[in-house]
Amino acid sequence: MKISILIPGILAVLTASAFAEAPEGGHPMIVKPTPQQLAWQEDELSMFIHFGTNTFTNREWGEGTEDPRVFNPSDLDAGQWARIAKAAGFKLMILSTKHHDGLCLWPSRYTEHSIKASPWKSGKGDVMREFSDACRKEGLKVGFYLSPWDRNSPYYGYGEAYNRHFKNQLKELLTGYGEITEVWFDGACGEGPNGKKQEYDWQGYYETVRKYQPNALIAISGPDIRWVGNEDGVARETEWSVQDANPTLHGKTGKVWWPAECDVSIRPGWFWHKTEDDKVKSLDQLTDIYFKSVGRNSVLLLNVPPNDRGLISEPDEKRLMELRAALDRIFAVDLAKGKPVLRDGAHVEIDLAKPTEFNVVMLQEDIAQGQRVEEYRIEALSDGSWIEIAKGTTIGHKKLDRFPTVTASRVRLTITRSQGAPLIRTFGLLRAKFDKSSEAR
Ligand code: FUL
Repeated sequence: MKISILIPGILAVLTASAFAEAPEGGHPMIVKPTPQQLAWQEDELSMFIHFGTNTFTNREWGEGTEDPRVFNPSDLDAGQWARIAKAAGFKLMILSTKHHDGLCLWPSRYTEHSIKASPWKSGKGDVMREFSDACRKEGLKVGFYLSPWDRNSPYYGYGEAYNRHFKNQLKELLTGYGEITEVWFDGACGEGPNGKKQEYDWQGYYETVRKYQPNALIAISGPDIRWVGNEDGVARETEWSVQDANPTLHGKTGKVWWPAECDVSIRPGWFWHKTEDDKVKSLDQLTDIYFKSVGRNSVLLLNVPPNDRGLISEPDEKRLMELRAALDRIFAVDLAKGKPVLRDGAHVEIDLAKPTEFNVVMLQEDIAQGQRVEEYRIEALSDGSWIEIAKGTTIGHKKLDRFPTVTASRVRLTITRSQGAPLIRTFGLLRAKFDKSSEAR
């Protein structure tokens, strides 16, 4: 639950000076998300599915020389993946259709190194088809990971020959499986059989995506969604969706809307390994990751790798359900909901009427109008005096601040620095029961 209060025009005095100092044309509030970027950020939770050769060979990176016959899941059920993702509150799923070892999980016309050569469904199967159908059945959006680095392809290292091949494969995925919401490219690059490093035609890859799926977002080695910079699921305290353009990726300089995505695996590895069945991250770790990703203006892309039967394993499913239940509990009651809001110059104040306990503040900007807040402070009126309980920098789509439980009857937010008039969409107060270690981080 959240309260939605729009407070346009607060801090008029600060606004004027902040605006005057901003560089011409490079102002964060002028740079806005596309409707697709906005919808993506509002979805908050995406699930990564790493599945392929490595699931059966107990590796993280294959060599490209694996026999496709190793791919033989006994009970593959993409419906199970999608049902679990849906029940856990995820909105989008991204399947690794080809990892660095090159084995395609769809029957590509452009290589024999695919599930066509596997015993699974006598070579007649199509994991991408089952995956995309299952997502749609559950109302989930569909994305795919396609590794440019291909350790199997004979074209790799031969410049344009490989780029053509890669674009052909991309086209198959973009045209054969309905609407695609996110295309995930990582930048890993190696040498081909000729000992030469492959030069990727990024602009050509992007043109292919734009041509066949103009609404798809291109992530990581792409212009629409930015890698947060680590694989721990943790964004920075100051996380701007407005960034300097990367000329290679954006084909221009200046400022662009390029929001962060935090990718992390629920297990130590990206792929399933039997020995990691007892190393699934704890509820406390996952809750902490949620607060440090979604709660820091980012999307959380949580990897949940199916096992060699082709199913999400029990410990992972159990943990995801625990996470859902914990988040539902944390966000069930917004103590500020319906309470009178007072505005006084630089402050927005909530009158709780009586001493109330809380330990989380949830803030949201109306990012459709750009990202504006640069610095804020939250204070509570406790025993007759105002005490600072949290302070921060960026807010963006969502900022969650945790602190030791406070008892107060009034709470106020002060935006101390902002680029243009701040547009605060949500000012919520929560009383969350955390495991000891994730409180007040
Ligand atoms: C990286 C890959 O090398 C890992 O295996 C994994 O797929 C991760 C999400 O991206 O670049």
